[in-house]
Amino acid sequence: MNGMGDRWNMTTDIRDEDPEISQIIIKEKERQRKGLELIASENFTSKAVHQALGSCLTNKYSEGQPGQRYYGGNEFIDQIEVLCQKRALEAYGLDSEKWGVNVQPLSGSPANFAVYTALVGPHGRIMGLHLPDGGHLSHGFMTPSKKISATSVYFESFPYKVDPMTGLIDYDRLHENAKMFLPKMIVAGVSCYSRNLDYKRFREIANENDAYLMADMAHVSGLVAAGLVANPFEYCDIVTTTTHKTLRGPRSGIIFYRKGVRKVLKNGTQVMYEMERKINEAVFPGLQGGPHNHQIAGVAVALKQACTPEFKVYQQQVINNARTMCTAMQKRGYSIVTGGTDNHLILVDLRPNKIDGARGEKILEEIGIAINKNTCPGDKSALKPSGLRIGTPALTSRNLKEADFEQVVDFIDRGIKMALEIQANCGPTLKEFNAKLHEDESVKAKVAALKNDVETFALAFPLPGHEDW
Ligand code: DSN
Repeated sequence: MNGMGDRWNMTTDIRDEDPEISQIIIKEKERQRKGLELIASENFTSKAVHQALGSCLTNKYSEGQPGQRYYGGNEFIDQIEVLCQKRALEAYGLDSEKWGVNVQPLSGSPANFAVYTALVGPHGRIMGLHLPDGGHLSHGFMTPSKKISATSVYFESFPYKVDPMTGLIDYDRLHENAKMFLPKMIVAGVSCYSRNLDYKRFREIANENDAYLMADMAHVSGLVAAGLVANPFEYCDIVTTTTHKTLRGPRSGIIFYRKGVRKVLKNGTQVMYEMERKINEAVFPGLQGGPHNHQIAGVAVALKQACTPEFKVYQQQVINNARTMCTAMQKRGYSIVTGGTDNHLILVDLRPNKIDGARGEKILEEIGIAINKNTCPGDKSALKPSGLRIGTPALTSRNLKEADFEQVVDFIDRGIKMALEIQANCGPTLKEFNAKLHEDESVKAKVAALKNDVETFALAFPLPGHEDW
């Protein structure tokens, strides 16, 4: 050990330097290894991405753009960011004459906020899918008593919704409402929606109102790169994404924006997009400081992986597994919102089962299955959601195939049946449900037995990533 290491503990292994934190990390790794990860927005990133994240790049400040930084010493950081930009365009088959990209957003919500800041402006109007109908907070959300999302605080948001009967986006109503609201931007993006978006229809509605069309493809960006779902780049002016969901990179964000001619007026005048400077300046210095260079390197690695044939095979398996889960759940009598899936997730409506999403999520968590409760179309309260959102990207990265997902559905079904049994034998509140779950010895024994089955099954599938962490 060198002198500096002795004095400031700069070279000590984390296990010796900070046993408290390292033990918790080890426990989390064990939870991931022994559990079944079905959160639709999560994934297991690769060892190479982990290595970029744990690299010296985290030490460097680099405000500005490649070649125009506010700090010296960015020769290699510039190379990394430029390579990441190039790979981002390549991964989606984009011509650099027609599309530009900013890879500095720290994640998806900051990316979206930067776009609004650049193009919509204070109190400008935005329409996004209603959060309880499958939208995302960053597309705007408010209740009668509160503007919940900063998108609704600093901009004027008005939602579009799904048809409560079909669970499908009600484009006709969006069309009608947009004519009255006159949005400056329409956001085509979802957090819980299992069907392809009709970007062409969104485009027509945006054009009628001279609005920008932005896609937030965060959930499906890996599937888009693989060419397996509808492609937002065909119709949108701006496309944002996170990089850690189906794309399987580190946590980060990207903004793609069109360049060149936006439209030609009747008198022949060309109106240019002119978004590049506005978006770059909104990200920095508008909203962020130094980019997270270790993340940008990790994104570059993930984008390289996204251009391989193996990645396409993985994404096809993600979809096949989601379809298998959907059919297996339906065979067991569960109701699936929209009746199926085109992508990596399904939304199970538990209302016919006479149990809610909170109890479903809780029992599944107890047996080692991570899933999230979610509102279903027509839910009266966002606080008591009726559904469960289930996604396949993470377990597909552990190499689970269709037959394995049939087994996963069996575990989920056994968990839900157990929850129904508990619910029938306790008081009506969630508190009473949880008390029964944690205090009744016979319930505890049944939960432990099912958890053991889940863990034994899960341990057969190695976790990708770094050996230690
Ligand atoms: N929290 C993510 C999701 O679960 O969809 C979106 O940011």
